[in-house]
Amino acid sequence: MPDTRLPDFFEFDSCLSEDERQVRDTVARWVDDRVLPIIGECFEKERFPMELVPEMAEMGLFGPTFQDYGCAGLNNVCYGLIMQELERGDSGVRSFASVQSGLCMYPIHAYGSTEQKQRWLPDMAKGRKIGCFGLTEPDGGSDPGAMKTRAVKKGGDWVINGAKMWITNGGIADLAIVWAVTDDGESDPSRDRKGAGSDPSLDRKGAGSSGPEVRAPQGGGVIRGFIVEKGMPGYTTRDIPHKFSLRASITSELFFDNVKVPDANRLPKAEGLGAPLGCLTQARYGIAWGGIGAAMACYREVLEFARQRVLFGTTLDRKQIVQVRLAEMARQITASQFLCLQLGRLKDAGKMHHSQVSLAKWHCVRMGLDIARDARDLLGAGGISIECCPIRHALNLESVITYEGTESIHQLIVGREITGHGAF
Ligand code: TGC
Ligand code: FAD
Repeated sequence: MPDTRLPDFFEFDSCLSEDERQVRDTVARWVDDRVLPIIGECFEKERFPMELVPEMAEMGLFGPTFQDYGCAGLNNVCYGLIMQELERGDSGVRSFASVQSGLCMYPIHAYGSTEQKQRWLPDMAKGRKIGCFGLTEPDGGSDPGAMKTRAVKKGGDWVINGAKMWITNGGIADLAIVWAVTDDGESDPSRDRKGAGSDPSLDRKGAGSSGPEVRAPQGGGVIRGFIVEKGMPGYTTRDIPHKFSLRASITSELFFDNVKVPDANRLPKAEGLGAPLGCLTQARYGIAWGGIGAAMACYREVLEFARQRVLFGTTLDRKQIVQVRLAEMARQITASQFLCLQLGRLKDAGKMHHSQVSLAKWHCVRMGLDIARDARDLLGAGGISIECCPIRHALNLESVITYEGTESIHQLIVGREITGHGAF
């Protein structure tokens, strides 16, 4: 039985239902048995462990909160605990599940037609079809409303041109959820930037901004989502090599050269920037929990090391400074557990706001990264070896703190919520 309780300073487990504990422990056991033995080598060799996908599907880890289409119908606390345990293994494994569930199955479920749901969701739940999510572009990811990828209506089809960059699972995906500016005659820039200037009390253009700003998608138009399928003529991908982070995850570029996509592949209920941002809320929620998992892995490893390592005549865990560092880790992890638990309860009650998710993503990933770096240092020279998990987690979390909204973007989202002034 894996020791999933460490650190459980405030009887966190007593706040979980029996089902929630069971789901977590099942995934924890699987991570211990199947992920931890191979993940160091995967990281070293820049290999995503595809062989684990059917097992993840078997456990119901894809789209776990959906009640239909062969999904597990779990609550959002279970979903968060799953993400925590996957990231305790590796951020790359958690990323795979985040993208499949939060960024690909979610938009089909929330914005798709009945036919699209029936066609894709059962296979995605079973891991037979893999998705990727193309929002970020080479010219900048923080301001997706300024995207350049365009979809032009031609008869019953859309013709997509453009490129997406830094896309998780891009090279292995059977389908890509692609966001593009359309010119289907409904050009109303304020629609995509709704809120920008519509409420004078909210300075969404940036507090005190006076300089020129490109706020609307280039050339106006409405942002829409499309299901682009592997093999469609003009759609190609290229994996990005030589990453020092998330090496056990595939990250790719996507290229669209006059890709003809039938209107039946347009997500009918996805209109405006709020649609992709709504997907990000789902994935960011899971990432917040994931930060706890990475931190737990580092804390456990370094605690064990401090108990064993004898220096200056005694074990490291008897040194005041080491105790302060361990206590600081326990404090941060404990606070984060309760933050995420409450966020999950709010999400299950339908009361969660996306700015709360931003605060949690910012807090938990920063917490995980700080703990991973500190644990790496506490391990001394051995801490730079792939044999020890903190260096791998620290390197991974350098991506996690950037993707799904950088730390600065989440600070500004929370800042806007507090003050009413957008300072992006
Ligand atoms: P803004 O005016 O704030 O919003 C436009 C409309 O969207 C609504 N909205 C949201 N809805 C749901 N969830 C959210 N998180 C939302 N944020 C905003 C908003 O209410 C508004 O709705 P309406 O009805 O009034 O029109 O738009 P803005 O242009 O000012 O942008 C705000 C900003 C900067 C926060 C946003 O652009 C942003 O979040 N930027 C960061 C981009 C980002 O996170 N990209 C991630 C790409 S995917 C990825 O990284 C995957 S990694 C996967 C992995 O491997 O795990
Ligand atoms: P930029 O937006 O160019 O930002 C550069 C710097 O400027 C950052 O430090 C940022 O915080 C800062 N900054 C930006 N705006 C402001 C402001 N207003 N005020 C102050 N500072 C600001 N994207 C996808 O669409 N799908 C994926 O699957 C995906 N997977 C990814 C996987 C990995 C491994 C990585 C690293 C990234 C992935 N991304 C993905 C892209 C990710 O979402 C972007 O990297 C992220 O949104 C930031 O965009 P950028 O890298 O272009 O940085």
